[in-house]
Amino acid sequence: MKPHESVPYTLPDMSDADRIARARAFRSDLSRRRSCRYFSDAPVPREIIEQAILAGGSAPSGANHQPWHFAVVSSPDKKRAIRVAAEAEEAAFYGSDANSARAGDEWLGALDPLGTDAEKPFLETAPWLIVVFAQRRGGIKDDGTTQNYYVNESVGLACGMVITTLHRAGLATLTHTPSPMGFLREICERPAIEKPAMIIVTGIPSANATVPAHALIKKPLSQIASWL
Ligand code: IYR
Repeated sequence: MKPHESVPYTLPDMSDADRIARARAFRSDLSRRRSCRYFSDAPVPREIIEQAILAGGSAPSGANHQPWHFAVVSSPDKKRAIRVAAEAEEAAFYGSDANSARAGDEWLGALDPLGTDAEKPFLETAPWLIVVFAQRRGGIKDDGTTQNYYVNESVGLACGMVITTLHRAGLATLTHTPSPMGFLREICERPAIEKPAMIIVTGIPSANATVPAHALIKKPLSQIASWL
């Protein structure tokens, strides 16, 4: 390593048995996470959202530039505006018939087991929408000009940590990506330098919430890992 300012780094000491137990317990809790599309309108404390965003903000990022902004929407008017704009895009995506859909047959076929369509009532029902923006420029000082690096990767990692924290706090989430998402910049009053990445919808599942059975199929370790 080249000379640079540094501080000590330590983690709590523990046995391998403790490490394994903690990995198992965390994994087991995370295995109950689902993408939820049915939300109750029950309010959820803002403090949970703040903690989740701070967790996301601690994610690794290119050159530690932290190229993200979280626009947190709870206003009914703003939620409605997002729903109306998102549903207009989704209507074009799904089309009124297979010939008019912006999505191709293969994409629509891949979505069949999820049962999704252009209706997005959860954008109004859920108490919080976290609209995540990726900053192409800004650097650690948020100066709006310094180049950022690995922006998509960094923002994806941050979103994963937000979702994980919300799940640990007992909240359901949906990572929602209406396409295209340009309308979010205007509604959330964000600058042109930022690109909408996704909406993290969060709240409590409605009493009759379901998830597609398809969502329970997870690839086994042997399929997703190789050991060299
Ligand atoms: N944005 C659309 C379509 C959609 C696309 C994918 I890939 C999904 O995993 C789920 C939905 C929608 O939200 O319906």
